[in-house]
Amino acid sequence: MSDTTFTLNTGAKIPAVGLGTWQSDPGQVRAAVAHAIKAGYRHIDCAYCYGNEDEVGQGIKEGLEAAGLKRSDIFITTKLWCTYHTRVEENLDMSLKSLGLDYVDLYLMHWPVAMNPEGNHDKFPKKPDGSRDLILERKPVDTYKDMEKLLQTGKVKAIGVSNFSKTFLEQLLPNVSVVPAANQIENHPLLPQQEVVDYCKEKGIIVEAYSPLGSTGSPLMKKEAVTKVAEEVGASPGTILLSYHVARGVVALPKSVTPSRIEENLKIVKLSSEQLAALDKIHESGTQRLVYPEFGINFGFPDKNHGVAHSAAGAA
Ligand code: NDP
Ligand code: 1BO
Repeated sequence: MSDTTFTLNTGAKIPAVGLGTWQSDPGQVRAAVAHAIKAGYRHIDCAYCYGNEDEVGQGIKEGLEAAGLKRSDIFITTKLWCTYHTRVEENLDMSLKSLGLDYVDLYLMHWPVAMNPEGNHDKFPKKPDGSRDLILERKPVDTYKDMEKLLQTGKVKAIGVSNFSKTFLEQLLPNVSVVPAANQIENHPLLPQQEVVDYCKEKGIIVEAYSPLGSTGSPLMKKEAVTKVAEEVGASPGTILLSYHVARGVVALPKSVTPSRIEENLKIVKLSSEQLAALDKIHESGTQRLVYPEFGINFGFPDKNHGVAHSAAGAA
């Protein structure tokens, strides 16, 4: 069982493996979160936009009681949704209420994209050219400055960002007082984003890997390099992928609602430098982005199969 932790720039410890909760359906996620805590997880990754924070909160309560733990024994992250960039504290309060918590350990800006506060994109009719008026002109730095104010409230212990490319970070850092504690990005051997990982390391920002297993229907699990290393080590492909992140100093956030997988995903093994190099080679025949929301197109993100989330204002 992994009890590895990394240290945030606030001095707080963050467990290297956390349970993801995106696409964990109401009706399943309470049991999944409770099971995870009982199985040894001390880190849960949530978000307002996942629409399941009520149940996640129930699972946290149940898991803590069953395991005889206190709130302070676990690390909880949630995220500001795009339609709330002009209403930061309001969205945090909504998440805290749903989760049944009075603080989160980490509060992330989910995407560097401010969307129309009137609602989500489904409510906006398409214009003749197929686009929608979704995106506000508001810059991520202005939203982040509002997030900085939350640190005085005691409702967040640390703040950070998500889906920030190096370009976005370079625009943000000179203009803010608090260096983000974390940057949560899509990360796996098909999209290692080494440039962002290296830049974050240089600036003292912990990288968190979302979709570390390759997300739903993962194409990664069957890659020859992954199955070969799995056979060599005597571990599952999932364990190999999660161990790849931890070896790179990256937090891994596997999602599962299946009890046996929840348990398995806590197993981290040591990989040799040759094995890590073999995994690193996977992307050489082409990177692949697996999570690509529709607003990425509107915002000028590049082709979904290549590269990282770049800034509309001049990508690397
Ligand atoms: P993952 O890479 O965690 O993959 C989840 C899928 O893998 C599910 O279908 C799950 O099935 C399956 N699975 C889990 N464990 C195993 C295993 N050991 N063997 C085989 N299959 C397995 O994908 P996600 O995209 O969900 O990413 C993880 C988390 O990252 C999210 O839940 C969320 O918390 C965060 N995230 C953040 C984003 C952001 O923008 N900041 C974007 C995307 C994700 P099952 O559940 O049925 O067991
Ligand atoms: C738009 C996808 C968000 C998952 O975190």
